[in-house]
Amino acid sequence: MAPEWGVASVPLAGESESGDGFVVKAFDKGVLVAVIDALGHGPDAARAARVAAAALEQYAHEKPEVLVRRCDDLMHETRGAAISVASFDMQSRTMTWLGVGNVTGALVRADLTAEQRVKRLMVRGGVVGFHLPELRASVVPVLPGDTLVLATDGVGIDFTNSLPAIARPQPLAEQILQRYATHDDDALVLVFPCSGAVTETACSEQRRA
Ligand SMILES: [Mn+2]
Repeated sequence: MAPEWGVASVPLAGESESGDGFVVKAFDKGVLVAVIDALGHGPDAARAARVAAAALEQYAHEKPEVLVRRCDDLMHETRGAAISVASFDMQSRTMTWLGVGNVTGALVRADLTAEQRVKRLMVRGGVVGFHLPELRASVVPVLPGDTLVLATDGVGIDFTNSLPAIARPQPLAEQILQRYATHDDDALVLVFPCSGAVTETACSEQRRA
């Protein structure tokens, strides 16, 4: 399964590599989506982001709490990072969310009558690799058509005010980056349509059950 998703990123001007990174990795029963913002910028930040991304890919099937703790264990010798993780479970049609530090997550509902069309997901203060807050993930029901948007703090937070309900992932990621990049930090936007993880097939199977 290769769900369609989009990512756009730009390093801080003058840097050749970015300290922002991401992971989209399908596993047996779902998909792991994560965005990493290593402290600072430049090669050391990029190295820290790679350490986290490698761990997240290798253990993608594990629970977000376990994943973040694994990253923390491996990142003591690095600069550390803010990391937000969303683990989609196809069968239960849920997303388990855990954010440490300031990588923003916004869940955009396809249902225009939803009470909260754009839901900002909670993150806890801390730095993976140095200081972990209490790791308590939240479980959020998702429907096909919903979209998860993740962005590092090199993207202005007001991007969440103008998210369309329907858009193609790659153009939307590029558009958000272009409009909201602050240009004083590395910046990365990831757009992940939840349909990629909770397919119509999985839903109809669940309804039959
Ligand atoms: Mn940053």
